[in-house]
Amino acid sequence: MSIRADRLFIPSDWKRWIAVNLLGGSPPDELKNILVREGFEEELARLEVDTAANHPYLEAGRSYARKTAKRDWVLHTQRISQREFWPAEVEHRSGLTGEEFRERYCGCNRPVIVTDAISHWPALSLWNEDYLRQRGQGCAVQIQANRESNPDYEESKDRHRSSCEFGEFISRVFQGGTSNDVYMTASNSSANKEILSRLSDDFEAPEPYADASTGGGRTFLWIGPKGTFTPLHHDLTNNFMAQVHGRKRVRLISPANLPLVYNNRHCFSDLRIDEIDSQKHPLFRDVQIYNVILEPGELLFLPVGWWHDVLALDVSITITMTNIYGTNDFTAFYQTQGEI
Ligand SMILES: O=C(O)CCC(=O)C(=O)O
Repeated sequence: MSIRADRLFIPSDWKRWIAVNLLGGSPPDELKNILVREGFEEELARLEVDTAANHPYLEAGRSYARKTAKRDWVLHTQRISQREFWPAEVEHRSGLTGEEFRERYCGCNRPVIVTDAISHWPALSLWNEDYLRQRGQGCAVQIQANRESNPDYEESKDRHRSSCEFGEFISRVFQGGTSNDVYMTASNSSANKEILSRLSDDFEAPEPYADASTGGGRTFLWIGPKGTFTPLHHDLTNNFMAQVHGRKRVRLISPANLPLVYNNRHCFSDLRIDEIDSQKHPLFRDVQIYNVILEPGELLFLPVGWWHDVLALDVSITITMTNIYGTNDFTAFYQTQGEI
């Protein structure tokens, strides 16, 4: 029997595989057997796995793995307390003072829906198809387009940027039926200052939680048809979602679930909550999900680090804001941002 040339030594990708699995706690014998099944000589497999298992480099890695496991334990204790003592649903509150908001929600990294903070906004009654077309006449805007052609539309958002006239876009949103193909999102905001400014008399910062004087550049428009879907991710700021038109379903998962949500890329997860394969993603079964239907006139506080996916149940317009009082730049000390 001839042995493949690439099986005469252990290549770097297999060495990495050995290290990752040893650090993850796999028994060395199991790894040797897999290597043999993959065509490596038994003696070579044994030598490589034993050398790796006893190597000081790997011992240093094990010490990091133990520290990570300890942090996972801390998060586990938080999951237990949250399940035991937090309300089973995201609370709806009215008459919430700024002080109580900060003490009970923002300061505790806990979501809340405020039902009377934006209900007076003129936008709630004014923003229909005719009004928006008229206010935005001739205004060039940027949107995300052709999203349905690419399952990775969110992470490859730069490839989906497209320009059009605001009125044309609004007609497509209101007349085009259910679709995830077009969506004006926060990532288009730097190109959409003009339209935001034309509409800015119709809404304001929700005092006493957000600082109107710092709203510029921290206020974002999300406009899309029924059916737009923002996949599971977390934000790097505390965030308000102000629902102006239509309803949205928002599913929320506390950051204490970080070890269970398969966060393999930046602030994204590969998971689609409706299509979980329990063989591939067994950890997800212990995740607690809060389901919210956000109605027009409601303001959702979405704390930093909370995982969420968002589906538009109707033609939907949302304004998100990050000008919330208190520290809201958490990236300044996020040294590994974007590296996983
Ligand atoms: O409304 C949406 O589709 C997504 C909003 C969102 O995920 C966010 O603001 O972080």
